[in-house]
Parts: sequence; C-alpha cells; structure tokens
Amino acid sequence: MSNKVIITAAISGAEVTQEMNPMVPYTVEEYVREAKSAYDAGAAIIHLHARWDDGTPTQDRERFRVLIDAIQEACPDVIIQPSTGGATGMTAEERLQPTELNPEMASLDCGTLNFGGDEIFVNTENMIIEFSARMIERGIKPELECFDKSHIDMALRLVRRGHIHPPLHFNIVLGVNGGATGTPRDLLFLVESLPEGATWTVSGVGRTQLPLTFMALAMGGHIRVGFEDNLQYTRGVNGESNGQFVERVVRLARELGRDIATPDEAREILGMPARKQ
Ligand code: KMH
Ligand code: ZN
Repeated sequence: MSNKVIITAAISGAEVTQEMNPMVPYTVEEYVREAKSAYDAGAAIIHLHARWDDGTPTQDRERFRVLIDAIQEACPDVIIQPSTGGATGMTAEERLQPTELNPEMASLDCGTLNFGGDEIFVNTENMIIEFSARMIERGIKPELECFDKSHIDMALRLVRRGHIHPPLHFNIVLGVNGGATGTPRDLLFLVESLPEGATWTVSGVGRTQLPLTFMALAMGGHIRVGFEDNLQYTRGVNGESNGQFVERVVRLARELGRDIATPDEAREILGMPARKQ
C-alpha cells in the first residue's frame, strides 16, 4: 500500500449544472479557475468532461484541446484525464474524440448501467474492447470506471483475454442512481474483488462522498472528489470550488498519516511513463 494518496478532481461532469451550483464550470475561464483551485489544493489528476459555453456537454475534440491547453498552462504538471464516458446518449465515436489528442490518461467505463429515469449509460463488451484498443494504441493509461461488481468482473475478463493491459487502476464509483450504493460493505466487497497489485480510487457520489473518503483513506485507496460527484460541501450548503473539496481530503489524509501524491508521484504509483520535461 502506498502511503501517498492520489487526489483526483472531477471538476465539471456532464450531468450537473449551474442551476444546481453556480460554480460548475462551463466557459474556458471557469474551467481554468476550477482546475487551478483543485491543483493548488493538492489534486494530481483532473478528470475532465467538456462543455460548450452554454453548459451543453460535448466530446468535441477541439473543445477538449482548448480546455486541456488552458488547464495545462495554469497547472503545468497535472495529469489531465479526459472522460470517454461523456454524457448518456452519445455514440462511441463521439465519446472517443478526446483520445485523438493522445492524453496521458482517460476514463474507460467497464459496463452498462441505468443512469436515472429513462437514461442508460451504454458500454457494451465490444465498446469496452474498442475503447481499450484505442488507448493501448495511443499509449493512454486507462482508469477503469466500475459502478458495480459486474463491471469489475468484465474488466478482469478482458484482462485475461488480453484486451486490457496491467498495471490496472480502478475507479470505484458508488452512489449513482443505477449503480451500486455507497455503503462501507459495498466498498469493502468491491475492493476485495480487485486483483493483487491493482491500484484503486473511490468516487462517492452525493452524501456517500465523505464516509467513503474516510474509509478509502484508511484502506490505502485513492480519492476522487469534485462537482461531478458532489455539489454540496455540507448538507444543504453548496461547495464554493473544487479546491474546497480537495482541501478537505488533504486534511483528512494528513490526520490519518498519509501524504499527498504530487502529479509525478501519481504517475509513478500508477505505472505511467514519467512526464516529458
Ligand atoms: N457522465 C456519465 C454518463 C466517465 O467519465 O467515464 C459517464 C461518466 C463516466 O461520467
Ligand atoms: Zn466522468
């Protein structure tokens, strides 16, 4: 177990809006403000969904390029992890566009699930194979997004068949309406289902965020926070910035005797190539 904790900030998401919390970023300037607040507070990874200025989610390659360049200028060594999940209803081709920019890392969703109401987040076996092949071809480190136990099983099946290559890094996303709930038992069960040597982070959606952060810190896991997962800092009170959520993880981690990984340390822990200087 690494003493160092990697903090990911999921700064924007595709489902949350400024009506829910006015600090959710839409414009490039707002993205830079949110990314920098998280980076300055200790985030090593920025998980990125793109939007147009009016807030509409997009996987447009050129919008990603602009956002990545602007964030990189403000946060020079941070790891930027574009989403290949995008928003529900997008096609595989649409979702894969940010991989054409050869980012260091990207999310790779490992199963289909309900996503509230009539929404379905589609990730068929063949899509996962196709997305993984694209990432292998372009040297992109996948973060294996698992919203349920069956997603972990699917990822491990594809590892055995050679479609996904170790070292494996999982993101266990709990508390989505349609995925597994976020009880301590859920997290324990899912972490115990991972193979020896895999690294993992937890994303607790909504109210599950704080208890799961405590638990994952104690278990040696890594942590994701940010507006994509949680808009409220305390019950009924909106978060002021992504950085505010990261600051809380930093405080809790230090109390539990864990240090915060820099982006370069995160690359090493995750088995990624060192950053080109
Ligand atoms: N917005 C969700 C439909 C990912 O980033 O890879 C998908 C998602 C997962 O957020
Ligand atoms: Zn996402």
